Amino acid sequence: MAVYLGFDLGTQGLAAVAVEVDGPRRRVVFERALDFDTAFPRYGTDHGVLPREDPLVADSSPLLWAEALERMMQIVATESGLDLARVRAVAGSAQQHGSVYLNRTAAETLAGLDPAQPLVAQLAGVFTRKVAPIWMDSSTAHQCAAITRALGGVEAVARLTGSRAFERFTGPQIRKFFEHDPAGYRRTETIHLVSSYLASLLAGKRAPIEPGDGAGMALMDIARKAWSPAALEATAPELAGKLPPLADSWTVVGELSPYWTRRYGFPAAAAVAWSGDNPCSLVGTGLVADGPIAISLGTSDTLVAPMAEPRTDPSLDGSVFGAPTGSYMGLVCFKNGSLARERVRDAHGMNWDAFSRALRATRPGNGGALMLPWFEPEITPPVAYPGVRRYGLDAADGPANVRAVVEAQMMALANHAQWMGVRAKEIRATGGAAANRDILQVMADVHGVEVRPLEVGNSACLGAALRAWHADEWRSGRRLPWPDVVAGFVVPEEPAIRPAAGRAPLYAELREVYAAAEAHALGRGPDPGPLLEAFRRKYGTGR
Ligand code: ADP
Ligand code: XUL
Repeated sequence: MAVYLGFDLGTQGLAAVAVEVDGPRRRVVFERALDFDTAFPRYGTDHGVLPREDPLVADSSPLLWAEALERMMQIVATESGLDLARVRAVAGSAQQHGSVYLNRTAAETLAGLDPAQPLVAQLAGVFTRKVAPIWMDSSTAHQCAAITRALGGVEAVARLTGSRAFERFTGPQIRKFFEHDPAGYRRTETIHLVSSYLASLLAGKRAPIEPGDGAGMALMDIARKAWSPAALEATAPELAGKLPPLADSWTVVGELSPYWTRRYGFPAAAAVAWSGDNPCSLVGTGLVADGPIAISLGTSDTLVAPMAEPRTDPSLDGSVFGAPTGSYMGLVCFKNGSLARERVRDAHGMNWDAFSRALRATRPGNGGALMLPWFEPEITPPVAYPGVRRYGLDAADGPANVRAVVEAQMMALANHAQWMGVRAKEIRATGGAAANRDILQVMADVHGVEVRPLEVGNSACLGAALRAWHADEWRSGRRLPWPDVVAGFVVPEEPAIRPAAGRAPLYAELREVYAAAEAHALGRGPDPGPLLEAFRRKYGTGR
């Protein structure tokens, strides 16, 4: 009987899942989550983000992440009831794109951690930058432009790396660090992703970056899954020497370091490469073959689908990443996800129950009342400065605003994923807000397909635990097929959420109106007023 441990370091917290494999018997034996703001208040984070003056900047703390990892390891060791001796491998999932900057002393410190001392007390001196820019940062427009120019234009960057250079991607963030603090950049020996940083803490040595997460840096040649010399050159000097190597997703980095075995009694289990939360979610939602797609409603809202070849988005809104299966995945990502829903909820003094009641009390199509929910700068489509727009929507009308924000998000997900060309028969729903079946009903109605939440709601974390198992089998020479890895673990909840009859034509039309409103707001199209009028004449304006 073997136990595999998976972590998920998200924007707002750290989760852990342990799975047990005993021949054909598979079960989830442990699940726990820690919230950064409440469990580690001394860092002063708000939804996992450090205090900030510039709304375009978003940083978190690598020390906070280390402290959370240690707390969770302690919980697993002392409160989970697991027989630690049976833990065979550990892997992880992390918010993508964020970067951690280590100096020359880091390697020695990681290798020689003193089991008598807390982790953070020993890490204080290893950073050349106290903060880690995270995926919510959109302050690197200049750097993106410079990198894009140097690589021969937006299409060239997308062809080479799988995406245009997005503000949140690691390459532009590295270039910004180099420009603003060249001495700090020179002192930096290793630049990690959040994923490879945390894997390094567990293994006690520099962990590689795997191609799922590496694709979100604007530095990796997506077809070769190797660092692109041209992209490195366009980003910052001597970058090749500062990046960990790229390695397959199932790479065993080493064993859990003596710090963890001596301090907490873990065995010398395999420390497997960590990946990004979206790639891990692909495994944890069971998307290891064509068919369903997944939508994650976490801090970000994302839509992912497996892809056999790296086919880039002609509109350049979406991305192609590596998949932990060794293949590829398409992704669209929205910054105005859960926090936008929370903004509407809070503005009208609601809790999630009241939010759900508002969805049930309002009609599909919202009587033609529409919102562009850009509470924060948006990634998809690119919106540099926040600004919520309302069309025929009274800002004081709570229920109508609740429906407007959720419909907008679901229509944006559907519209901006069209480039992937997948006709999904089913959507697997995951992330914190997938607990809300009324939100999922709108998802089913807008997309016109069944939506299935999963028994293990944190699919990124489950995906990490399953990757640990897969890697452990692989190193023993057994090539476990991915459908076997997920079978019995990725279990859709019953009943599925079915699209209500007769809503397809309404949402087909409203999606066009929404696209026109977006185009208008971005200065690319005429006022959507006449289209909205036509919609209201056809479907009515009442609740
Ligand atoms: P991340 O992994 O990005 O840190 P999660 O996937 O854990 O985030 O999602 C956290 C979000 O889930 C919260 O910000 C909250 O808005 C949302 N959430 C939790 N419960 C509900 C609910 N019942 N209805 C809607 N949203 C919810
Ligand atoms: C994906 C993205 C986010 C983060 C945070 O490109 O930026 O989904 O991974 O979860």
